Formats: sequence, C-alpha cells, structure tokens
Amino acid sequence: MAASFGVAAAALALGMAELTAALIERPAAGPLPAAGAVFVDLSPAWLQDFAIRTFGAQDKLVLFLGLTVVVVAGASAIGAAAPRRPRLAIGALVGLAALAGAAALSRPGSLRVDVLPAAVGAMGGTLALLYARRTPPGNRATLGDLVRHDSPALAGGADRRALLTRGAAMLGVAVLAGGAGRAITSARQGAADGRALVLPGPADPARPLPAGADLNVPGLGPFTTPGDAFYRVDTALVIPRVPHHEWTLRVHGMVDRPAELTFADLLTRPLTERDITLTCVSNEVGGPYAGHARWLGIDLATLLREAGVQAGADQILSRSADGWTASTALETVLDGRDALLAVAMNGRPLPPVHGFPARMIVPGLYGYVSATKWVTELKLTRFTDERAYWTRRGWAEQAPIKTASRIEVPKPFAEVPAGPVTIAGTAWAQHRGIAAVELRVDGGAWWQAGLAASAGPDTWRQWRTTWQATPGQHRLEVRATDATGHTQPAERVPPHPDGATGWHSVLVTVP
Ligand SMILES: Nc1nc2c(c(=O)[nH]1)N[C@H]1C(S)=C(S)[C@@H](COP(=O)(O)O)O[C@H]1N2
Ligand SMILES: [Mo]
Repeated sequence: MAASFGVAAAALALGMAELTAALIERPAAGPLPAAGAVFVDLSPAWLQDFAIRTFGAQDKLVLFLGLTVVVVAGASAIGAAAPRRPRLAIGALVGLAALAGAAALSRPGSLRVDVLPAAVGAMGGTLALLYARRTPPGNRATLGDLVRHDSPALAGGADRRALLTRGAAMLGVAVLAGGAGRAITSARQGAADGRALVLPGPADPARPLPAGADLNVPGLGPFTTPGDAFYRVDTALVIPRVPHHEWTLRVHGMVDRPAELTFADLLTRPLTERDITLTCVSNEVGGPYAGHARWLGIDLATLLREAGVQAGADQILSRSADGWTASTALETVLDGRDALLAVAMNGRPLPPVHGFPARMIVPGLYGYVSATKWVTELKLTRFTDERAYWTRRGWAEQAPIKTASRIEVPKPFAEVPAGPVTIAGTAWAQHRGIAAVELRVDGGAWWQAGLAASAGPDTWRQWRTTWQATPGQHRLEVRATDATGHTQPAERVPPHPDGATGWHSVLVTVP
C-alpha cells in the first residue's frame, strides 16, 4: 500500500520533470534520458555490443523499460519506508534526484538549466510523500509534523481510502504532466525536423541505377532501402534535434583556415549525389545492419582542402550535436572516393534518426568511423593525440568494411519444395566492389551465382541462383569474392574489434 504510493509519487516526480524538460526545451535533460545516457556511456563495450546485436533498433526501448523497473523498485522501497521513516524516504528521493541532475549536467553540451527537471521532480516527489502523511481534515499538522514520524498531530495517520484517492490523483497528474511534456517536445521537434525543407538539386547527379540492379526476387530486400526501413544504430536516447537554421559546422584543429559553415552556406555549394551502401561493424554474419541509399551532399574532401589541412594531421575527429565522436582516417577521405557531408537521403532531407540536418558518409568504412549523424564539428587531428567514442572502447581505428554476403531467400528453417528453388541475397565490399558470389549445399562443390547489374563499387550487389532441391534437410552456404580477388574467409570472428567474418548459412527442409 505505502509502496504503491511511493510509485505514484515517483511517477509524479518524473511527470513533472518531463514537463519541465519540455518547457525549457531540453528534452534530453529529463531524469530518464539523462540517466539512460550515462548508463549507455558507462556500459562496457561488450554490453553495448550485446544490446545492439540483441535488441537492434529496440535497444533504447529495452533500456527505458529496464530503467522503469529500477525506478519502480526504488520508488516502492521509498514509499514503504515513508510512513515510518519520512526523513529517510525524502532523503533517498532527493538523493536520487540529485544523481539525475548530476547525470544531466554531465552530458556533453549540457547547460546549467539542465538541473531544473530533476529539481522540479524532487520537489514534486517530496510534496507527494508529505501529502501521503497529511491527516484527515480537522487535525492540524505542521510541515514539521509531517517529517516527524512520532508527531502526535499525526496520530492515526491518513486512512487507507484517503491514501488511495490521493495516490490515484497523483498518478493522474503525473500522466497529464508527462503527456503534456511529450506533446510539447514532439510538436517542437516536428517543426524542427526539416520535412518541409526544399533542397537544391545535385550539380553532380548520381548515375542512374542500371536496369537489373534490383532483381525483384520476392523476399529479397529492395536495392534502395526506404528511409523508414533503413537500419538505425546510435547511442542517442533522445534524437538530437538541431533546427537547420541554427545548425553550424565547425572545421578546425590542424587547418590553416578554420571555418564555421551554416546550413545555408552548404546549400550554396555544388551538391554531389551518390549511391552508397552503409554498414555497421556490429553486423553479424548474415545480419541486418546494412542499408543502401542515394545521398546528396557536399564533397568532404573539397571542404577540407579549402580549410587547408596541415601536414601531420591523419585523423578527422567528427563530433555530433550530442557529443558522440568518430575518428576517420584522413587519407581515405582525401583519396578520391565520394566522401560526403550529406544533407539528403533518397531525395528527401535526412530523417531525424538518420542525422538531420547533416551527416558524414564515407564509402568503404564502417559507420562508427565515418558516418557521424547530426554532425556539428570536424577537427583535424592525429590518431596519437585523440580517440573517439568507439575507438576509446577498443574498436579498431582503421575499419574498412569487410567483404560480406548473405542469403535472404529462402529464410532460415524454411520448408521449400523439391525441384528448382531460387536462392537469392545481397553481397557487399564497399569501395572495392563484388566480383563473384558462390553457393554450396551441404559442404559440396561451390557454384557461381548470377550477379545483378553493378551500380558501382560503393554499393551492395544482389545475386540469385537456382538449386535443384532434393528431400531432406540441407545447409545452404554463401561466400563472396571482391574485385581485389579476396574471398570471404570461412573463419568465424565476432564483430569486435573490426567486423565479423565467416560464411552465412541457412538451413532448409525439403519434404
Ligand atoms: N551521432 C552519431 N552518429 C553515428 C552513430 C552514433 O552513435 N551517434 N553511430 C554510427 C554507427 S555505429 C553507424 S553503423 C551509423 C548508422 O547510421 P544509420 O543509423 O543512419 O543507419 O551511424 C553512425 N553515426
Ligand atoms: Mo555501427
């Protein structure tokens, strides 16, 4: 009973904190997002990696659910202690709020106001706990009586029904406050997400996709991944929302001419459009963290050359609006490949989750060393001087995408009819290109699959073949060879520290 009252008080505290965060336009400073962000950053690399691979895009949801369980447990304990040890309960609540406030202040780019949501939440929670101890009308208790558990003014305490009503009322207020906060934040974000933005066309358009780049095999993903189906991997619990008219990009560090560009500056430059397939280093053999899009942006190498890169610099340390960093080998960006500071994806401004208003894209490199979303800073520096978010956690500094292939049709454990069966999938080796894809069944001889038309070395390539299925259980295996002649090795290595290897296989049954 008292425990559930504690939960209602906590809900009220969180609801008021959320509303405060929304009103001061600092949604990431709410106690849950701030504590969650600290938890993510303090988590050991193996746990982060596990979360990405196990929960995928749901990893944030899982984290918030976990936090909610912790909050409910803590609030129950505080609520249970409140009737007998009010000072202890209030002390614990204020202590937790102080931790949440400290978490908010510790975030990159935090402001002093970020402590406000936790402070308001603490006040709300404290009043709620005291309210629980308010005595029935006619019995005048002072604030001092409320925190003194042996106060004679409280003899008898609040009765059960009164407490229930108050708890329900508090939950109601909590839901209203929290809901209002959410509504305010999402309305603001909707206005800031640039959906209505009209971008200029490319000065240097992408070559049209060759007919036949997409094999249109049922069950095989489309060649170009629609924005809403594109995989998402990042550490952001609250998507950084940077209105494009407030966004700037700082180019600094080891450059002769540091610069600060606005979004309007970007759009006055000639824009380049390219087809580039993006892949996450956390992708397991056969995994889903690869996607293809047509990107529009300014040429990154041109931008850096204008700034005058100094001798000795070998790293671009890019930073996002929420403080995440990536370190990119400078020479890859300057070697003539189509590295972009992208503003559009598949003909539309970048969706908020994919980095609006601007992100980096470097063909051939895993996302964590190249694809900074919500990018606000490019610092030219040296690998020996500074490390980035994932390289500090033991991931490789140089991370070219490894040659990979996966079977998408048939699905694992599918039942397929005897006779001719289509096997199809995707292979990639960005910036080298796919030269061959081979299949084998039950460890037998390899045969060549047919390749879809190539859209260039920076994109993935679909493939298909026909297999004469015979009754029984069978293991289908695939391996690709890239244009440098390198064939995927059989050896299975996990994603850490520079990408998985091994052949993807699928078991099927033929009745
Ligand atoms: N700001 C920011 N940018 C980021 C990340 C991140 O955590 N924060 N993750 C990177 C990783 S690991 C990958 S694989 C790609 C994924 O891009 P996507 O989410 O648009 O598919 O973004 C990269 N850019
Ligand atoms: Mo990634």
